[in-house]
Amino acid sequence: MNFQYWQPDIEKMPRAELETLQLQKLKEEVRFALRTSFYRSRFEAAGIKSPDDITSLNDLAKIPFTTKNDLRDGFPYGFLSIPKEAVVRLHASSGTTGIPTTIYFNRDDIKQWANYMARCMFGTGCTKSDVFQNMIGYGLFTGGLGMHQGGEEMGMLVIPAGAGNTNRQFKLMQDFGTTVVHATPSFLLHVETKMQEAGVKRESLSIKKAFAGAEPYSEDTRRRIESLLHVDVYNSYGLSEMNGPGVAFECQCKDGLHIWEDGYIAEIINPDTLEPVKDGEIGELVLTILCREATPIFRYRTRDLTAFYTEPCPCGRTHRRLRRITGRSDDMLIINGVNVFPSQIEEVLMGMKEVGNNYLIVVEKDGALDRLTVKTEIGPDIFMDDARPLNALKEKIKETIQASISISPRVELHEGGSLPISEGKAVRVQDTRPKDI
Ligand code: DLL
Repeated sequence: MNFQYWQPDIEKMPRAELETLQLQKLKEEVRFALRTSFYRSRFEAAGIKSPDDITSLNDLAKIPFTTKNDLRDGFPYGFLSIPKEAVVRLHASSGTTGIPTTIYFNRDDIKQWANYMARCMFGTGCTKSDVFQNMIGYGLFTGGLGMHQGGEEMGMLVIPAGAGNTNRQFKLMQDFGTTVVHATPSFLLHVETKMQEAGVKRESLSIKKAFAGAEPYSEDTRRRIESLLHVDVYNSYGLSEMNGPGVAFECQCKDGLHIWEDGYIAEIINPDTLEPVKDGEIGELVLTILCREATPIFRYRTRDLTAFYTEPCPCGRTHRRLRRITGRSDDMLIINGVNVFPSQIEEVLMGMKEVGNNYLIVVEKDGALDRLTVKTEIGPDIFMDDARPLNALKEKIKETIQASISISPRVELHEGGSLPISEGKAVRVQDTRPKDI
């Protein structure tokens, strides 16, 4: 394969040099952070009074973790480390509590972010002749502007389409000859369903690649999107607290996401003991940003579950690879005492050809017990008025899920395109059980 690199000197930097660079940038971030009262007091308690108290990367372990609640407590300006007149943009993510976490950027922070994004996209084989349709939400959400500025930075023609409105998306794709798209994996599947409905022929489109991220998805979902839309799908990972997309991205090998270690220090910990896991073991990803002045954040507990690859990547990049995120340590469902990750159910459904592109997991109380219902759309080859194949499919789904999670679900089959779809991240779980039990 002919690999291409946006910044070969950094992307293929020998590990020892990369770690020296990380240390230098870490000290710089400590200097920025000492301007905020939150980190000043945290650092003081940890015996860090100046950047010179950090003499090796091991010193990072002296700094306590930062959580989403810390960021919320600091709302709105508690983590801002530059004067307000030097800030040029903010992004925010709201979450469920209503108090947003807000991240600020100065001009240089934005430039650096765009550079990391360009690095990701170029690394998948994109070129300046590509036409990039960005089918994700703009606004406070980082997915829209983040990828947009990366596409511009590497010289693609960027169409700021935003999320939703599939008919307009098809029109844009046809009018401008779109070759690369970006969306959540659930929206990409929805696009395929709507293509069938609208009678849009795949031959009338020129798309070759899709960047998919912002929500967890399985390898089976990737394969499904690739075979239905005839595109190469690249996994894109990021979070608002660490700028947004551009933290880790797949290269042309499509096997694990390179985390840009000149911009982030990654640790993986056991979420219960908070100790580092062994290399290759799954745990919670903890990130420290090294490429932003306006809002430094150290050892952020992402709640995302992943593992480091232990072998180097054939592409020659030295930045370590993360496994596909399997879920979050806080999205685990406990159903009648059994631990279940929604990703286990997704894997079963997306691996079955007869199943359609959208599904919903419902958990509710049934007397003293919990009841799991899996609602899923059927594929275009099965018809709602043909009872025999429907019943056979129901049985097959039930048995395969039971074999995977040891719980037998109720299964409901729905017509393709009939389950609700959200414009942002997919809502896959409806848990209506009272929270205080
Ligand atoms: O979702 C940033 C982003 C935008 C990433 C577009 C990729 C593409 P937040 O809204 O703050 O930021 O949500 C971050 O989404 O902690 C993960 O739980 C989840 N997530 C993001 N990308 C992936 C992925 C953006 N590729 C949270 N796989 C993260 C699994 C993902 N989960």
